[in-house]
Amino acid sequence: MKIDIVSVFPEYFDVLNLSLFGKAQAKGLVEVKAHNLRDWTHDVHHSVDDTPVGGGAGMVMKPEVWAECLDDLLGLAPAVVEATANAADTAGTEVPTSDVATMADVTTEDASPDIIATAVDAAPSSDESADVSGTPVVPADRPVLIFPNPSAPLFTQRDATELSHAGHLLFGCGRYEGYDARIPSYYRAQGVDVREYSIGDYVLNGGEVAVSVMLEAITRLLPGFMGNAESIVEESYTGDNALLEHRQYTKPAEWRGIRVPDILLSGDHGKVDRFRRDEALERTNEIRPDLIEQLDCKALDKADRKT
Ligand code: 6GU
Repeated sequence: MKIDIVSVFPEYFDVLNLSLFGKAQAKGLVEVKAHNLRDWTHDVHHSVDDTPVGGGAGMVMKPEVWAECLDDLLGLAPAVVEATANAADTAGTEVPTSDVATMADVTTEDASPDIIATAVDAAPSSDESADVSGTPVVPADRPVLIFPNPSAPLFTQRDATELSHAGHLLFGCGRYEGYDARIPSYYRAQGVDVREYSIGDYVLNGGEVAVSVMLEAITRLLPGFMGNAESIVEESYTGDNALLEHRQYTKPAEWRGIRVPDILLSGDHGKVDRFRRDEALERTNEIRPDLIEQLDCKALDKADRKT
């Protein structure tokens, strides 16, 4: 999996050389590169933001710089608007107004033929591919452009599973009050699979932490990333039947006067499984009733219903 991250603080991602992620890079499972957005600026101040149109506090990231960067990393030709404007600047020729596209004109019909072909091939349809649990699977040959955004839908385990099948992920970290809304719209119109996600209901200073969170959730699902694949299957928020996990204990059986539940010491696997399943249901009902509401009733057995 190829991973590009764009940020004004690319050093933030130096930690990806450590631990399991470092090993995954060494094994060639992931190839990560953090880029500095300012490398695509042309002015002396390397500015990436400007004041919000319509007024308000803070600064908004400019679309031009992002577009130069994203065109490069996605291997897309620069838009007609810019190419024409630049040609006119340098050659001093008149720009025929009919050649100047505005955002409203940008549709997939304006995209270059190879981009359209990719977009059409990969367009989601009613029989869009899915894995065994019904999670949609993204085609490995189509890049996915991801923007962390506190005002976007929540990133879930389902998204992590889906994105773990991608061949190329490109993350764009916003700072300040966010990025110009035309950036995701433009790339969507070019046929790129663009996602915007929040990681929770709280405010962070920028997208870097959110990207780290999403990246870890996605890459740990890659075959060979974790030592023990079974530990992934049993975790909370996994599969159709997303319950919080039962509690875990290790030895000794009694510690500071507190005993491990006797059933876990019984050696009866059927009873242990039932005990853990009941605990998972009870804890989920208490701590995250929203997950119980989402449960597929068909996934519940008779004993579950009693719990
Ligand atoms: Cl994705 N970005 C920022 N800046 N804050 C957040 C977030 C993302 N998700 C939750 N809070």
